[in-house]
Parts: sequence; structure tokens; C-alpha cells
Amino acid sequence: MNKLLLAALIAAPALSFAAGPELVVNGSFEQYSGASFSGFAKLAAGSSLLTGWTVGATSVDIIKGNYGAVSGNSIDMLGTPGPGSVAQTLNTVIGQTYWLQFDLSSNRGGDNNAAGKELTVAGLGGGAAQSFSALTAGVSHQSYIFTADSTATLLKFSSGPSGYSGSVLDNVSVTAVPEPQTYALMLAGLAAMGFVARRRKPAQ
Ligand SMILES: [Ca+2]
Repeated sequence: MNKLLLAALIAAPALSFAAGPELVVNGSFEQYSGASFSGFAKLAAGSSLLTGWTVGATSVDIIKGNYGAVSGNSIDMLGTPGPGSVAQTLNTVIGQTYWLQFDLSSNRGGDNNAAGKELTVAGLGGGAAQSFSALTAGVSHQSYIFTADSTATLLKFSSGPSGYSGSVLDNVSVTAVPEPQTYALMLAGLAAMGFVARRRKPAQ
């Protein structure tokens, strides 16, 4: 078989798998079917205005351009008032490892305290709940690796106990992590392509 074709056949599926499809719907919170707003709008528990997400507890606020918003629309996890939660169920493969990523900021409002700035991710893959603090100023990028134990994984973010100025969530992403074998195949494919490229270089 032609070596270049062989290399491409090896590398192509590995490379596409490495990217991994995005499992979270509307992880940037830009799909919002409520009335246009400036600053913030309250989303009460049970609201269906935020595509893909279920709002729970008491309320969260959708915010933009203020209150620690990250990019476009973001979610202030303490609504008017909190506590609040947002959740969605992901289609996952049992035994597959996944990478959760999100951006975390905070509403630097009047009730700026550690408890109110906490963000908790409900236990994933049968693991313990994970807590993140948004008390420090600025935006931080957070990530967490888990292995699915169900075909329906609940991704749920919850605010601190009470207040109006909470942790701020945006750019939520969950993608499959390639298996070590996939990395090995990808490297073998790239190495083969490099070998073929050298061989095909015209003689000086
Ligand atoms: Ca956003």
C-alpha cells in the first residue's frame, strides 16, 4: 500500500477523535429566549429560557457586560436572591473518561464572602462533589477529569448557600479524553507521515 495513504488512514481517525465532540448544549449561555436585558435578568427555578439548561433551587441571574460577566451572557449562580443551580444531562459512555472545563468569575457585589462565592459541581462518575472558589478577582479556567459510570451523566452546578452576588459561570465544556492507545496511534501516524515526507523530498 502507498505509504502516504497508509499514514493518512492511521492518523485521520485518531486526530478527529482527539478533538472529541462537545457534549454540553449551550455551554456559553448565549442561547437565551427571554426578553432582551441590560445588566441582568432573573431566571427562577423551572425557567426554560436558557436552552439546554434546567434552573433549580431558587434562582440564578443571566448577566452580561457587568457583575463579573465573562463573555457575552454568563450566569451569576446566586440569583435575586439565590441559592441557585443550573443542570443538564449528558449522553456519556460508561467507562469513558471525560474532561469538564469551565470559566469561573464572581460578581464582586456587596455581599462578597467566601460562602457565597462557592461553586459546587455535583459528583460526576460516582465521585464526590467538587467545590471551586470564585472569591479571587478575575476569571479563572477550571477543569476536572471524571470517568462516566452511566449513559446519562447529570452535570449540575450549584451556588453557595445564599445572597445576591455569587460565583459566575461561563464556557462550560465536556469532551471525551482520548485513550492512551489513541495517542499512540496518533503519534505513529504522525511519525509515518514525517517519514514519508522525508522520503518524498526531491533529491538536491
Ligand atoms: Ca457566555
